[in-house]
Amino acid sequence: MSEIAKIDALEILDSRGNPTLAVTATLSNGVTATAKVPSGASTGKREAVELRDGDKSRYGGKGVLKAKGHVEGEIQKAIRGFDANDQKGLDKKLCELDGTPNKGRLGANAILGVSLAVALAAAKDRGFPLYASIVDEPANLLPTPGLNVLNGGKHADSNVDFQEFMISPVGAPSFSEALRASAETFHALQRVLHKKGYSTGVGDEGGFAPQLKSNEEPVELILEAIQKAGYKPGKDIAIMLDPAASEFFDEGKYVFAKSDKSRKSPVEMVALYKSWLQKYPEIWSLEDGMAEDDHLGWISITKELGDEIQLVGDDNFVTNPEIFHKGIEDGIANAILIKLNQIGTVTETLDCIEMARSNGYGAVISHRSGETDDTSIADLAVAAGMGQIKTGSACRGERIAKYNRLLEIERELGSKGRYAGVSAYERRKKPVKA
Ligand code: 2PG
Ligand code: MG
Repeated sequence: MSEIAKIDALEILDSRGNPTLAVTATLSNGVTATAKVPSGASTGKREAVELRDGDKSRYGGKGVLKAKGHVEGEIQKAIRGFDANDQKGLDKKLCELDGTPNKGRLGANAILGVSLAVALAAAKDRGFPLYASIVDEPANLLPTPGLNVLNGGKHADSNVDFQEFMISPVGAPSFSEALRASAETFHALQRVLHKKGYSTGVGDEGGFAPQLKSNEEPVELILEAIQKAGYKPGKDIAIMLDPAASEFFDEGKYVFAKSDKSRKSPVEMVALYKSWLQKYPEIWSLEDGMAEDDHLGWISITKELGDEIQLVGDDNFVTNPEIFHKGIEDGIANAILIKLNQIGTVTETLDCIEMARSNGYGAVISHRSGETDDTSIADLAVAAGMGQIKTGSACRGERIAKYNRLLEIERELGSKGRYAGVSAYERRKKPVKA
């Protein structure tokens, strides 16, 4: 049995230049591993609390020295000597030690850093990669990626209200071919934008972030790019959207403040999506199409479109097993976005994935818009076996690190590995009727 001997933390920077934590776990036999914690911008209200110092003289109040102090002080004291292979027991202990429902006392950033660092150290100690170590069943399914090639909303300083326009290489024969098709399409999109005189600077997740004429134009541009790259829209490469609608929901209306300044009721919003889906059958997945506070909107979109396309709940479910369970009972969405730092421990994250699986929901493993070079979510996506990941565009090191890790896993799995490809897509995609 390897015990936790030491836990320490370093205040590092994330991909937006904001402080975050790197937590290192050292086991009694000297094995060490480091986890780096991501950070979101379009956060759900009920996410576990990311503890920031609030000292305006450092990083505008965003420092994480208090969280570092909790890791090295109270948390280390409580878990020193704990069995590093008992992840469930460790995570339970961390939750109890914090004592709040939202991990607000010690900080979800502190707790996740410890939970994940120990998971990584235990895997290393056992001689397994993380994807094989955190689940009992052998993991061999390589996820279909959703690459966010056009960034808007809170992730870009542009006039597009919708946050993410993703390409999903569903028709590729393998993960590496899927990534190639995606990178080629990303580069084709660059040429399409350049030719039209649009900017090709990128946003937080590595997607282009031009000023455009409407929220719909990105879809047209991406379809053109897919074709220019030599692929068939909808067959080789499909489209996934994350409007992140909570960000533009104001007093019961969806307000397109960045583009045409229109205000739409929830009914009009559902009608808008429906019209897009009829016009663009290549769109097969819609995440946070409705705002987290628009419960009735969620019920109605699920009724209208839930049989036809994948409807992913992110801000409304916040990777929280309790909240997700309630959402399933209410019949909301048919898939969940999975983000480790929304809930703060490895065990609760795996619980959510299991809940999705046993209730016939899809699960998309996800990065945050503020990331580091940590690649654990690539392993988590394979371990989950749910066949989907989104971790940004085909550019920016912190995004590419995860895709490159998946290439390594693909090589490691060899003939045992299988690319999810069209499977999740086929499960949901039906033509949307008028
Ligand atoms: C999302 C995420 C990741 P953020 O909304 O799905 O793309 O963004 O990390 O800013 O919440
Ligand atoms: Mg989202």
